[in-house]
Amino acid sequence: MRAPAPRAPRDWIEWPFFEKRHREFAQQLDRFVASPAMREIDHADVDRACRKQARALGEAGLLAAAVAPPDGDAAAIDSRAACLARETLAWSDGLADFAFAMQGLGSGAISLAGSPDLRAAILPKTRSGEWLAGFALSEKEAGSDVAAMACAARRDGDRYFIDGEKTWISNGGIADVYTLFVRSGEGPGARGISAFVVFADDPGFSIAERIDLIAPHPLATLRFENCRIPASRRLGAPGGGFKLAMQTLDIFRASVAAAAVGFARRALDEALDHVRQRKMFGGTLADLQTTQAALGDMATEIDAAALLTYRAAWRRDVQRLSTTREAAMAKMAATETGQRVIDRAVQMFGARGVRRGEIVERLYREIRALRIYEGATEVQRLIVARETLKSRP
Ligand code: COS
Repeated sequence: MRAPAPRAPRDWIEWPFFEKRHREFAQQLDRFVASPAMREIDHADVDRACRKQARALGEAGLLAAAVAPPDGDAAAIDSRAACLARETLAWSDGLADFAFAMQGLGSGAISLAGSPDLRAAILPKTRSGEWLAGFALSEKEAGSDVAAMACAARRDGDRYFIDGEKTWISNGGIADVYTLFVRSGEGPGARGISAFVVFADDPGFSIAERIDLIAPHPLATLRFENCRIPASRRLGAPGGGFKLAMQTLDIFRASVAAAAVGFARRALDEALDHVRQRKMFGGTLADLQTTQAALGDMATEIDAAALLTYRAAWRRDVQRLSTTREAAMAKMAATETGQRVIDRAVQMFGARGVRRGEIVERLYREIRALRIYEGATEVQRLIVARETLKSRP
């Protein structure tokens, strides 16, 4: 099989969203993706690969861009660095991006609302990649409508007992620690949800099912049967779990957009390399105007998605303003763009584009879930519309 396309120069690092430390961090990322850690990712054994990746990312100090230190709060997470990391890792390999992203998403609510003891016990370990983290929010009947969740906790003295299931949980089956959102009954719907920390060895916790995907990563259904945890494991106030989940998602949504940009940029790099080499009608594929029109659209849409992504990250980091609307815009635009760009790249590759083992074939499978997880495109539309309506009373 042909060698992968070289990476296009990262000229967008000169955009005004970035500071000197981001340019230095980008170089650190480049060194990491060129290191042996990235050449040895075994997609046939995703559990082992993700454990190894998390460790390698931790050892390289890169998880500091995803997990806040125990004495800082989630504001210590630099969104632009997290986005640069995901864009670079996704360009290189979706599993590396996944391992990075899950440490952040799984630790975010602990940074935001964990007691000092919980933060001190967990965050250094998720930040180093020693422990893997999961974010347990979705249920079979509560994905987009997350307030409809049924998995429940009841309090008994200084303990909580949890019963029910969570599904589509990334890192499920291999995570050491999960942030869990369950119905706790303080009020109806979104007002009656609380968040907790659950460890994989808590009594009453088990993995009900492992789930396979078109682009495999560790994923499972979690089961709680009279699962007993101390009340000190609650994150934030009773009934505050829904808002905590939304705040956590707000922090990391722009980074999902960044991953989509990384996948899309890789598809464009592969496509550019291919169309210059592929002979057709006495010239190359690149000579055809239909190809040029597609390349023009791809390049423009990628830059538009990247601008929305880094605008959201910059707004959070520098302006310290809510990014509910901006992150939703970025996630929606970048994941939809990623899908279109990669589909066009597959088309340019012709039959080779759907052959197992081709990079564009892998990208085609990897991009699909991003339009669904952490808030489907339809939910992002809803969020953007609500926030826009609010902005003009
Ligand atoms: N930050 C802080 N608070 C927020 C918030 C945010 N981003 N979004 C909503 N809230 C608050 C609201 O202000 C409201 O508070 P009050 O009760 O004090 O008024 C409360 O949370 C409930 O909000 P809302 O009425 O908007 O809840 P809905 O049930 O209508 O939910 C959507 C709205 C669809 C936006 C929400 O369910 C959602 O984001 N769903 C997708 C979830 C998701 O990403 N799932 C994937 C799982 S992770 S792979």
